[in-house]
Amino acid sequence: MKIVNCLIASMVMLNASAQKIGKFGAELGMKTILGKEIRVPYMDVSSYFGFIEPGSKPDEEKAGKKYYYVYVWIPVAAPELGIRMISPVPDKMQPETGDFINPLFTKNQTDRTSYFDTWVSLERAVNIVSFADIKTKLGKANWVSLGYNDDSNELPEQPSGLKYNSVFRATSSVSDPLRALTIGLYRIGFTTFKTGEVQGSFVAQIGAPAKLPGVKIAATANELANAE
Ligand SMILES: [Ca+2]
Repeated sequence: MKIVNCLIASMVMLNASAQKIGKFGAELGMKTILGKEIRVPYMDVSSYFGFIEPGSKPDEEKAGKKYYYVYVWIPVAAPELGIRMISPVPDKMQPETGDFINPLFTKNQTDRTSYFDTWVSLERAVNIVSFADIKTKLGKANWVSLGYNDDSNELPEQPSGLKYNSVFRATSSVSDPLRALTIGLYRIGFTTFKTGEVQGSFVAQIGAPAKLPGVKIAATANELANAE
């Protein structure tokens, strides 16, 4: 009997972590009704599936934390951009046509248990204003932070049972050119809240309230510059 109870308990736990991540809702037009946030889903959502292998070299190391970046080309000005990151990729979530898939995700696709406590940031290279600029100005890219998030209640919990996944939304500013969400090169920075290893699968999404035809996402800016 005990074994059966154990089995049921672990199946319930598996089920909880296997849930889908739900619609990605916008900040613009958000209403609070009876304390509940009602958000209109983003019209455009691009997904990037990745995997960080243990011991892999980070893109940057600051204060004992390993930082990785995903580069995004946004081809039209957006009133708002949202990013979110979930680790590990839920069992029932599979990449679909049009999604961006890092080869390391494919290589490690049987590992849906390794995960990390996500932390995300969104930056824009203010001096890169055309796609051709990526190649020529990348070395002198002037990255400006639009903000970051560590933990969000609106995403499913991690296998630990804690809601440590991340969501961040930036709305375009008309008065501050540095915070305008113009056409350009963006990057999603991510790390783990704790210092030390970042490892496991993740899905990162970038959403906008309007269609953004021609969004491109890649692991490096060079790869992005050469993307079709
Ligand atoms: Ca977190």
